[in-house]
Amino acid sequence: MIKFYYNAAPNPMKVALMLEETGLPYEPVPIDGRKGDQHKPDYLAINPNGKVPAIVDGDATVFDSNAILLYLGEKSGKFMPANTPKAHGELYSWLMFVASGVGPFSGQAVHFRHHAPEKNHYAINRYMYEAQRHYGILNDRLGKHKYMVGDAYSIVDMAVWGWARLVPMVLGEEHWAKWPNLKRLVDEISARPAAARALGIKDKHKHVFKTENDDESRKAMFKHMDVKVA
Ligand SMILES: N[C@@H](CCC(=O)N[C@@H](CS)C(=O)NCC(=O)O)C(=O)O
Repeated sequence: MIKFYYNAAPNPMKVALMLEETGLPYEPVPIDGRKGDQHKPDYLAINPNGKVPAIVDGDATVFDSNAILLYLGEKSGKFMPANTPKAHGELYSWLMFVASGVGPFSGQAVHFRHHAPEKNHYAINRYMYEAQRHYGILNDRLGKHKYMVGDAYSIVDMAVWGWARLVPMVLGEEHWAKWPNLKRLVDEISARPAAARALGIKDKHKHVFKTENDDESRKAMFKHMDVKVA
């Protein structure tokens, strides 16, 4: 049985979607970032980066959401593009593009728009610009192809869905009008029963997850606020 360490944030939800799509048996284990579960030694032994998601599958431990998508794709043989150099070139490129571009820039846009203690217009402009640039690239790709890689739904589309379904929160609702192809993919995936099940996992742990963004939450999630390194 795969242990899936998660909360309801975008990166864990990509993996929840893949677990639900494949039907692999798994046990969700809540890691409450607002309570600081991600920094506890038992969890750091699984993911030294202290973030979710991570999975433990027998003697295999995998962290970082897109690495987990690849692992589960290889394990199940499902939702993987064709086994050709061309398809693999596209698979690796787009998966890393989401991992190193879409995710981090969206995360920083959210941080500076919604969480930073003071409004830093330079930071907001930079991350809003870069996040929008990345979503625009996805939208162009999806204007030429129904799915991100090949002609079938794959782990790359799941990686995109994890963040893109939150465009209204990351950037603001009005931005959807610019990216109809991306919205088409997000809507198609969100309508899948596996997506509803993935988003529903957290309901089993309603009593576990804290919802308030109070001082304890901020200290757990934004450790830099208490440390001066620059
Ligand atoms: N590159 C990592 C990023 C993981 C990540 O940033 N996870 C966030 C939730 S989406 C998290 O654990 N935040 C808690 C924290 O930073 O303390 C991945 O793709 O899994």
